[in-house]
Amino acid sequence: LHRLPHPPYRLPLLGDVVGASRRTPMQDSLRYARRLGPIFRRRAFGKEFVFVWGASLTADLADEERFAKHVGLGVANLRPIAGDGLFTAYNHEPNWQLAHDVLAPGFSREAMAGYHVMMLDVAGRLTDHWDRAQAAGRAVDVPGDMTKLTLETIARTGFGHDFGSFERARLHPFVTAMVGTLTYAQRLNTVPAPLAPWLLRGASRRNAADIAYLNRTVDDLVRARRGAGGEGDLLDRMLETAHPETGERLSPENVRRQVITFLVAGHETTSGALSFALHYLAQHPDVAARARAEVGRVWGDTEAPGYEQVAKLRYLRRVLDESLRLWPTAPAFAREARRDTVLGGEYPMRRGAWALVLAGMLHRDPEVWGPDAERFDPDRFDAKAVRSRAPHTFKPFGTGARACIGRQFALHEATLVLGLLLRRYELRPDPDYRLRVTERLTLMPEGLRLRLDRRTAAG
Ligand code: MNH
Repeated sequence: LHRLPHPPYRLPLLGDVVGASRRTPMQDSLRYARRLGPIFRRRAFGKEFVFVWGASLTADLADEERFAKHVGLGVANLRPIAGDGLFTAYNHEPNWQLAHDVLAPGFSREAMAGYHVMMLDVAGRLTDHWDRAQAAGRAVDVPGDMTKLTLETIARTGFGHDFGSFERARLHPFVTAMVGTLTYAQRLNTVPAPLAPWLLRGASRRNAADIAYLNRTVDDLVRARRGAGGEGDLLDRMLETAHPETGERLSPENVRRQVITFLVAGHETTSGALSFALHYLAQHPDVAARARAEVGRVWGDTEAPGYEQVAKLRYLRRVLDESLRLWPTAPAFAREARRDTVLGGEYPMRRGAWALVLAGMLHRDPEVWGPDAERFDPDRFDAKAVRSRAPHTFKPFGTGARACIGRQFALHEATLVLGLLLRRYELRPDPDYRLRVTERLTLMPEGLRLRLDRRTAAG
């Protein structure tokens, strides 16, 4: 550990907090990363954290034989809400494997094809909403509307539930409570643990109220279904499906954890990904024109594109990948040593020692992405370029057994929606807008508004 570089000014007790902000821990880490190199450490409140972003070290951490997911920091802070749900479960908790095996078929091709129609329907509510804004000459609130869209999508496809987000002037209280708990979980990392009960007293009371609200909402939703019988969605799997080998089922307490997990994990990051992609499409009319031409070619005038017609939007997928490269909306993930080992042949790690992989920096490493790594260019993801890059250099969905279970779901939803929006509207950015990124464990462009022009009557 002592051989790793760290920031120059260290305060007793507080550690490396000079120049650091509580609101943007990930963007701060990027600044440090540039100065300190592919592996470095930061101390906060007497604890030492190791950050990794170099391509070869990250590839080594992806070795599932020697390393596994580490539940720490922001993820561990979510345990009071999500418990041993899929995202926050410790590797050794039996409910991880059980829930993984029971729920994985909910993300198969067949399952996804079933969600497609519901996704289209929710997207229709977004375009109705945007049509009204466009007709009234109003700018649209991109992150706000993408959050409505993705929340409705996961609620409908996963749980047969309708939050009515588009019929409300403000965000659904479920979202407010959720953002509250995410922000609180992030803030917990920025104060010394023993002092948290005092420093965050007001915030922790609000957090408890937020958690109670999330639990109540979910319990109501589950109760409504238990009486009603199955619809073949995720909730149905959670309630009705036994493990194929052991015959075991999820307990009611665990179902509550999983529903919260999926409602949160299933929309916040996709919303950010869509928002960043719309920002870049608005800023790069040439890219938007190319993507739009592809949509025209692949979809023609079909009012409702089919499931198979979404994956064929190859260029639009690259736009999304490139947005996730620059702003991986889940900006970091943690890996721990499964046994004593040496990272990258150089850094000894004891069993249980862990490091945080900074995806946002890995994705901007000039040695991997070239001297123009900061530039938005979807062609970095054409098939030839992808083949020529080393593995494990693009990790927006994490890695290994604990990688994102909703990856295909998110990519399908986002590509479908971007295709529909490009076909229907020209995006006009506010000329004064400069990208600002807010952090609440996940990343989101702040204050992004766009004006719209309708393209076709049919589209
Ligand atoms: Mn998702 C795990 C990123 C969309 C449900 N997700 C992860 C991880 C990353 C991630 C990174 C691994 C975290 C870690 O190692 O600690 N997820 C994303 C991104 C998007 C996304 C960038 C959208 C873009 N995720 C979704 C969607 C769903 C979902 C959509 C559900 C429908 N994700 C999960 C679940 C896990 C996860 C559940 C935990 C999986 C596990 O540990 O078994």
